[in-house]
Amino acid sequence: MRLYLINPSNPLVAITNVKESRWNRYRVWKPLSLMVLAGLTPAEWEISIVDENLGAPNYEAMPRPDLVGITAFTSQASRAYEVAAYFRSLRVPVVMGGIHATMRREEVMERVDSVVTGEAEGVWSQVLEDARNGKLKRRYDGGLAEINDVPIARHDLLAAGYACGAIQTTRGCPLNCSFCSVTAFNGAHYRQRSIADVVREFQLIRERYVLVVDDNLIGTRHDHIARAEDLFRAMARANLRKQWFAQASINFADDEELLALAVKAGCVGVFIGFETPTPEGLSELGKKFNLLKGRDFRASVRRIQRHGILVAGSFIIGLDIDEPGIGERIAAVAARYGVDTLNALFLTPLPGTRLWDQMKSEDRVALDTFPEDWKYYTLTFPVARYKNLSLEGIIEEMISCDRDFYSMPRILHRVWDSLWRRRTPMISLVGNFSYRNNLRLNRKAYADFKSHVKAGA
Ligand code: B12
Ligand code: SF4
Repeated sequence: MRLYLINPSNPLVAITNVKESRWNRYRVWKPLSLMVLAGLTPAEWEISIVDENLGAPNYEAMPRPDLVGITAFTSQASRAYEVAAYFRSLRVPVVMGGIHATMRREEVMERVDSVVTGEAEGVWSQVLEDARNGKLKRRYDGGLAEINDVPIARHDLLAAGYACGAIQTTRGCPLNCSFCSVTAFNGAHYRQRSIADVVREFQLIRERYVLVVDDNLIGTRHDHIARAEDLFRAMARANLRKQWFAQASINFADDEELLALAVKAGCVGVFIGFETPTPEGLSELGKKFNLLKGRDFRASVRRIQRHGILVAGSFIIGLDIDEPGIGERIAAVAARYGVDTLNALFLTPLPGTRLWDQMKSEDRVALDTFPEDWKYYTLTFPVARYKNLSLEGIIEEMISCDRDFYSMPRILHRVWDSLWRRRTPMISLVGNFSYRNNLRLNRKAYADFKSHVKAGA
């Protein structure tokens, strides 16, 4: 039995435009969901993982599979349906799962043979069995998996073409920010995989650099942090020789021992969501956690960096309180906090979030010709109607934010700072130049986007 597991591309995502910007080679990440699905698949299935981000293959030249499984974030849905239509035209059954299938089940059911909602661990073997017997059901629901059922991902199946490996050590997030789908999809209960499994899986990853995909590697409570410390100790003992990046909340900065252990375990960088410069903005986004303890963000960032860890900061433009000038303000605040890279994104109503419900009820979802428009839901296009910023205006804010933060003098200052303070300057260099290079690609993308919006108006 032959199984294709496919990660559809989104041609609008600059990161995947490796040809246009060679720096992006370092930012194409492995589709871990498909590697986990492969880990759940019995040996009688011959599995191929196809990641279209590395270039779409000529499906016609490939042997006919017995089953196709497609994953998709919302931004990949339009392409996912094209791929599904092609295989269905060959009468190959197509199953789709992942975040978009879960949040837009009815839409997806119209376009594939079977939909798997939620996490797949509890239902995938049944799906395969039913497919083998020609008895696929229209819908399966995996809900939230038992964390011990998460298998070791098949790292052997995606051998070449990536700079980084990927691993997941926890699922779920209790914070439930208004714009984010994680709590709705993975639940508020923070689930941690067994430390032995995580260490064993790390040892199977070939790449020296690894992305830990957890939404928050350390968690928010004392017992979460104690477990993270135990994990780091075990990783250090195993002498993995990996350098890894992870996402974490700002409380990562509050514990010197945690930071020291993270470094011993191989941590070289963290992505932190600062989201917005003001407490009012954090309240609007439901991320009051960042405000606890009257936090001094600059001091927190410095404390993390003192351990040699890079800090990548993420901010959002387009909040109801955002006024003209917000782009420059974010660039200035991010520079003041001292982050090594800045990822500024447009506030985007993703299906399944509280923000989606709110914007839908206020008729503020501007790009709503679905499924075609899903390709713009990359957070790099302003798809909503923003309170104080016009379409032109918000794009200008984004451009000025990136232009300010990624000006050559500022880049050189940051790279010099990371060299001086021994924070892996090469990664800082690649990160900064990759963003800078994409500014040109982004301008072109915004121009095309504006034409698309005008044509539809
Ligand atoms: C790693 C990651 C990335 C990587 C992608 C790597 C990759 N190619 O997969 C990078 C950094 C490139 C990325 C980019 C983006 N991401 Co992202 N990302 C994540 C993150 C943190 C982890 C994903 C992961 O690997 N999880 C581990 C695997 C094991 O879990 P899983 O994917 O959920 O898979 C399970 C189930 O969903 C299911 N399943 C999944 N696929 C399938 C398929 C079948 C057939 C079946 C049966 C089951 C099934 O089974 C799996 C096992 O239980 C998630 C958050 C999260 N917790 O999921 C956000 C997340 C998926 N990203 C998100 C977003 C918005 C984006 C971007 C659009 C914007 C951005 N800049 O962040 C871009 C889009 C890029 C694009 N190509 O269009 C949103 C998506 C929301 C939505 N409705 O689409 C999420 C949920 C975060 C959030 N804040 O809401 N991302
Ligand atoms: S943005 Fe981060 S902290 Fe907020 S709910 Fe999503 S994963 Fe949790």
